[in-house]
Amino acid sequence: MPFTLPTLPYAFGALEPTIDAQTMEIHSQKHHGAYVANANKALEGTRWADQSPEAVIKALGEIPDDKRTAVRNNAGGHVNHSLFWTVMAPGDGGGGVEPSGALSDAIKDSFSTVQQFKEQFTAAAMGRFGSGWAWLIYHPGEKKLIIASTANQDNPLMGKAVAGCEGVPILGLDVWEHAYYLKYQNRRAEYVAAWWGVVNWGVVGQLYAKAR
Ligand code: MN3
Repeated sequence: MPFTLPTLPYAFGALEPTIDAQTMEIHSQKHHGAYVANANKALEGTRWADQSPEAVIKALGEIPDDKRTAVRNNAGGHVNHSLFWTVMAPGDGGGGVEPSGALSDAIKDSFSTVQQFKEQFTAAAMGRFGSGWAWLIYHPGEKKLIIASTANQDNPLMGKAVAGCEGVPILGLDVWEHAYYLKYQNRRAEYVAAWWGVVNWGVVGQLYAKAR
């Protein structure tokens, strides 16, 4: 089964004013759509064509050399955006305006306070030069949460290919300009600051429970 573009769990304008409807439509349909189409093209006819996108990017080192970069960028882009849409929600998304329960405890274990976690995550998002992502990652070896940033469409599931950022992503923030330029232009800091208001902590908590 080729990869398919997921249906957004909300309307294009649902995250207004934080994320404008036009950005959401172009980003989810055209940008993510292109990653899906190009990943399918790269994997067509290979034994990877029937695997899940997560399985494909975990096995990046086994992908044939002539396809590896296309798969890294496009299957990576597919996994990244599929996560991104689900970790956001209108209002408090039913998950509260702050992390709660076991997720809150884990954040405090790793970063002392939720505020310090947000500051470190924001610094990772702001420190990514050019295009990439900021992540909250569960590190299975150390059994703790870490913050990292990756370039392009790299994902923590890529393992050795993203040394220092390996693990299970439970929250991701797209800091490519295509994610914010129409509304925020060059003002990435404003985008990141506003974005905290649409994080779906209920889903992040579920992803943390699944990752452990
Ligand atoms: Mn994007």
